Amino acid sequence: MERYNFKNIEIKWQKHWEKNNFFKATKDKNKRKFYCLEMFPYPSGRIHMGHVRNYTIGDVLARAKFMQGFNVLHPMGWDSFGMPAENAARQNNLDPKDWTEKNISIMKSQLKKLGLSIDWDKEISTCSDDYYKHQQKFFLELYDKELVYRKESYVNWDPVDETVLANEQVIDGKGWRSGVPVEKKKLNQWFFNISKFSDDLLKGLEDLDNWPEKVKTMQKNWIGKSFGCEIDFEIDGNKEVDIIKCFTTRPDTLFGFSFLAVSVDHPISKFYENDKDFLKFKNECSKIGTTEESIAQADKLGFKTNLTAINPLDKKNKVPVYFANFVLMDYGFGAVFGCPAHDQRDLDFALKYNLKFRTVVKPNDENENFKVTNEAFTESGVLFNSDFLNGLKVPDESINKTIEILEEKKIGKKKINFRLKDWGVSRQRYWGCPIPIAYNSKNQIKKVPYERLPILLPRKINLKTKGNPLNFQEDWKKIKIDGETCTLETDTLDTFVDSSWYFLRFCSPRNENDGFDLDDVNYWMPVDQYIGGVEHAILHLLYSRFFLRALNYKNKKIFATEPFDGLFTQGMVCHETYKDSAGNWLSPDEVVSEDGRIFVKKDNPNEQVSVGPIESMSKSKRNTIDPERMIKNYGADSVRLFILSDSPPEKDVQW
Ligand code: ANZ
Repeated sequence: MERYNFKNIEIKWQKHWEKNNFFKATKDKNKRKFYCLEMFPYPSGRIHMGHVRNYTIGDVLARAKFMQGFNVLHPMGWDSFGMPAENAARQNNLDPKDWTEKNISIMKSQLKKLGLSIDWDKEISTCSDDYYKHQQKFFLELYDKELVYRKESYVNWDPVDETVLANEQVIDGKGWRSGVPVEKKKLNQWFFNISKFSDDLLKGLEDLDNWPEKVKTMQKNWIGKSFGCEIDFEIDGNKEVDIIKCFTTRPDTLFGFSFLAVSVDHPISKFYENDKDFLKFKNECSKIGTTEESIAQADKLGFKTNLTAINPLDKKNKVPVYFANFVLMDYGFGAVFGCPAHDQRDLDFALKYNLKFRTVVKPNDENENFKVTNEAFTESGVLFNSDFLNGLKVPDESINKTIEILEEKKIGKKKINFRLKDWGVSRQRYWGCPIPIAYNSKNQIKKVPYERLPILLPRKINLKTKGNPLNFQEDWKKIKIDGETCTLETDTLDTFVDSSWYFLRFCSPRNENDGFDLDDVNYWMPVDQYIGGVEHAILHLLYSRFFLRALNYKNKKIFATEPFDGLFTQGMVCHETYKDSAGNWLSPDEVVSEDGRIFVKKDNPNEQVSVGPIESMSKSKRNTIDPERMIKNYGADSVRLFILSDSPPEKDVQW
């Protein structure tokens, strides 16, 4: 078959379309609107086939809608703050801004070569001051609404990147980028009060009919609503501590009460401040990080106090109180009542410390001799060994009935708890949006006045410092507010803040005074079809849903209640990974296959390559395929058609 030369055909069309405004967003009153958005890229260098797939899916939809006569908004921008720029700049003695802008211009020219139906007039870049100045205003607006606050708290500290990580950025107890074990450290941090919207974020999921079920389930689990009750446990004959409150989802197992465990940061820890052994224990606990996952995986450790807790339903039953490493201070009340027979974690602890325990749920009405030994019984069944609760069906009758009794006796109260924690947004990093806050000489918080915004990032600074380079910018840090000399906050915002409102900015990207024009936002929002990777199922999508609620809080101005009406999570484009004998990643271009074996192409052609697993294309593993050669050889139409035709868009595909 004759090889047809498609070269440049698409680029000619692109020029033609651009000239005729074919892909420009309009607000023609006679037409319906369609807002089509793909998750915007981080400008890491060049695009790869993963980007091609994501943007081609959106392109097909946008074109179809254009042709069906809709007003289509199909914009593109750059998620351009973040650590890679800072790291690359540090390694090569460059300015992160220059590095980022150069990458943007390369990637933009590549996307243009693909002939995508993008309205380039709407282009935005989050590291540009005309983007982040609005973000600084939003920060202050949220601060005024008491949705932003500062508190000292334990953070996940990445000792290599010297930065704080959100829980979601800690994977298997390790930093998502550095891959080293995360430590626990106490720091003053800025937080967004996302937990205030827990219930609403959960309820909102019910209306998202055009979202994949799996994403909704992941969000639901992340928000984690638990129904249970709080119970007051009396402490036996102690002058300093009289009551310890616990949250439980299983009050019905109270007769199986075997120990009470509190977090090492529980308020009662102040009575053990001078106890050397306790301090040693506490230090040991701090090594396991702050995520639930790492805590769950760690060995269960306890430190026995001199306190004894009384079972509120059976006053003769008195049990020891421990500090334990598996109790989280920021969930419930930082204290649990341990019931080993019906909770595996409690059982592990009880077996380790030789604690007595009683089985109180049996599988059915018979089996009086049922007894838990080394595997907790957590199924449904019937209560026994539980005095006046005997015979209640677990869990349907037992939980509500016990709560009723506890409420009657004024020992406990019904309570709903959420797992979702507030979003820590402080990052000890240079290349991010400066936080528009300063501190006076008394360390009081001062908002930077609106007219002084934006607080621009200083340029040409020394990045070769440990920790945050902004700490060393003495001149930049000084700011006069109300006649007082203040010091600017040197933490910058988590880049997830940048992407939690960019879809609003696309509606009026050139508005200088405001982050968006309300008319435009109310015309285009919500995004009708959003397309991106499932790896953003929790973080980015939840933060975006929060941000819209936060902007509307106390001052409903945006009609949309959810940012993304339809969501499509495309499958990843994957490729084998390669490493040379020294363990360095190699790109597919650097290797050659001979008789089924793979060798390094250039310097040392006999060096065999170790072939790693097939993983989604990513610059960090260098397993990317650049589309440009394909575009040159076969034309952009062919590349776009191929990437869609090879396998269903929701499935992973191996290049
Ligand atoms: C007694 C009990 C008996 C429990 C039993 C479970 C089974 P979810 O569903 O995740 O909300 N808990 C409460 N506060 C805690 C904290 N700060 N750190 C660690 N664990 C905590 O889990 C609620 C259960 O987690 C609670 O119910 C409590 O243990 C524990 F057979 O109370 B349970």
